[in-house]
Amino acid sequence: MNWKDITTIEDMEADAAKLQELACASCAETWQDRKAAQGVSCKFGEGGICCRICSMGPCRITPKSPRGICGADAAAIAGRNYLRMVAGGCAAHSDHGREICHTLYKSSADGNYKITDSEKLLRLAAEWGIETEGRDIYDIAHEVALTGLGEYGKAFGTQRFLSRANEERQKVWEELDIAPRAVDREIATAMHMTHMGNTADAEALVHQSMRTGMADGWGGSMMGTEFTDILFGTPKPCDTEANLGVIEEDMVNIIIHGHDPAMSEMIVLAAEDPAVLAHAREVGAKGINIAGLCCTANEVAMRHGVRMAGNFLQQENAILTGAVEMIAVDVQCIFPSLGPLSECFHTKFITTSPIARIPGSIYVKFNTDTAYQQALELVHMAIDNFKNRDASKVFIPKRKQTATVGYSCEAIIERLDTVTNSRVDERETYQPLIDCIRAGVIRGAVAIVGCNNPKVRPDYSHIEIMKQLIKNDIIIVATGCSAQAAAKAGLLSKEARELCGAGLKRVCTLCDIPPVLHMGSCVDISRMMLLATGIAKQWKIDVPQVPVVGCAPEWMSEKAVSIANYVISTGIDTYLGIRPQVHGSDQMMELITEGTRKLTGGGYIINTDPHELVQSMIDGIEAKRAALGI
Ligand code: SF4
Ligand code: MSK
Repeated sequence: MNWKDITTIEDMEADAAKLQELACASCAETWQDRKAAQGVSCKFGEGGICCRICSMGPCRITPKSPRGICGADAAAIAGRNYLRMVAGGCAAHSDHGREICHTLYKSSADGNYKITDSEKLLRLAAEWGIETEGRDIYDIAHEVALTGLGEYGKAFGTQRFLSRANEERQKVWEELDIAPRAVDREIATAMHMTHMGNTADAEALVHQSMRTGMADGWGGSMMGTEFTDILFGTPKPCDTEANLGVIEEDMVNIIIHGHDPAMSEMIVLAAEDPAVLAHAREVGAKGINIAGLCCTANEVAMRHGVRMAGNFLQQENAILTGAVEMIAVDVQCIFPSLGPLSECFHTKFITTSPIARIPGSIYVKFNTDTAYQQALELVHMAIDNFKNRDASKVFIPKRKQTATVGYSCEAIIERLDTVTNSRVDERETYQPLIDCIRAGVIRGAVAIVGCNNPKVRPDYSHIEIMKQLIKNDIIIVATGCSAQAAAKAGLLSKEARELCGAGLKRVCTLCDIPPVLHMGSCVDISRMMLLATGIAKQWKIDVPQVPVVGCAPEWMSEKAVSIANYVISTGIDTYLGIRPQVHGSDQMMELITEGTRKLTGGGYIINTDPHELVQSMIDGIEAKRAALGI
């Protein structure tokens, strides 16, 4: 690929517009229609100053009525709403992590789920003080899984993974009392504190927001990532393709969407079954094409090279191509609109989790004991549906980009080790990266994460910000839908080095990496915490001093608010392109921007203009460099 071939936002919009046009012809309604129908957002909801926590309300804060009926002011109401968002996000991520613990607990040598990365399992067992000598690998796995499950409800103590942090961080967390206890307890505490008649002090609400977020990032999400790697393999760089052009006209197309890889992994395996392939050929298809959406796309792309159909706001577009025989989903970020939308086409919409039941879907509850058999049945169902495709409704945009994905911390270190002048005692460390940052060849790093949001032009901020950063020699690690925005644009391809400043281009060429490193799905932001921590430890400085910041330019979900809380608690400034819904309270705005920074070293910088946001990120990184004297 020549860098000039980068897919622009205008290219993507042209494809989306064509699909919209055809959507009208099919009487299908999309998020663009519903966004228009919604009109202007409620300003009380936007500012976080509408309270419906008890049935005396709803109460809304105005200059004339500065307190709700119970006396709660704007800061109390916005603070409680904010903490409830964090609790929702932590619950979602952590329950995903818990499901993976259960899957690991059910793993067996002859079952549906097996151990793929036994070395990682043994390392984790050693870290948790679990005996490994002379034991069967599955015995160890079951004890590790049980121990992990204990982290959700343990009676005493804090999260085990906190000990992975550098000592200064651990001290900060202890002193501030934001070291998270049992994951479920932090969620329950958040819900209890925000019940009518409890906390009205905004500072205390922000404090619990940080602790609840920490239970996600250094608890549930980190377990989700670790156990997923043990079960399905720690990601290594592999090549794939991204955008709607991966949908194939002459194949049976199955889209997998959601987050928990327990279902999607089985579908990927089932689609390779020779009997299934023979069935596909019998119905006149050239084969079976599995493509991912949202975080499921990230999970299966980095472990199997499965191609990525797109990110969050592209989920309806995948169905609008008219060429999708089945969309199978598990949990999170799934539009309920997929029900009615799939009815406009021949697409079978399959839900598989009791956590995400959606009208208009066929519900097939996945079970660890029968998962592979269920996946086979679903793939056969999709094949049988191929004949029902209406050729007159098919329009598949041609655009797709090549991408290299799967830069886990282990893979990044392995790449760094290939740098020829890395000394033997610096192998398996981040030292070569630190040397590059110190020398100024790379100015710093930005972790770009999160969703799309119809409040802004989809993907635009992700892509504009990334292009500007790499031009300024700032390397990027990306997860979630942000990583897919990069993939669709071509920024995950090694050729995108042409867009970099001279220093970053040299490093990427030496290490043979793209300038935007794909680190996985939303739960894998825990990998980013370990990356920042690893750099800080090796450098012998604290995390807030490292020239690394986080950015969520187009975030939308409660999970993103939970993530933002553990990122700032880890001491990393977080740049947001969408305003959190607390700006109806000046006190809350002060607390989440400057207040937390005084405590942990990390806070929010909020700017809805992506060009101004990226400039403030560059300035922030340069200020950290100056403070280090580099
Ligand atoms: Fe109104 Fe207070 Fe009830 Fe909220 S908790 S709805 S502010 S009375
Ligand atoms: S899928 S949380 S839209 S990144 Fe993880 Fe994408 Fe955001 Fe969902």
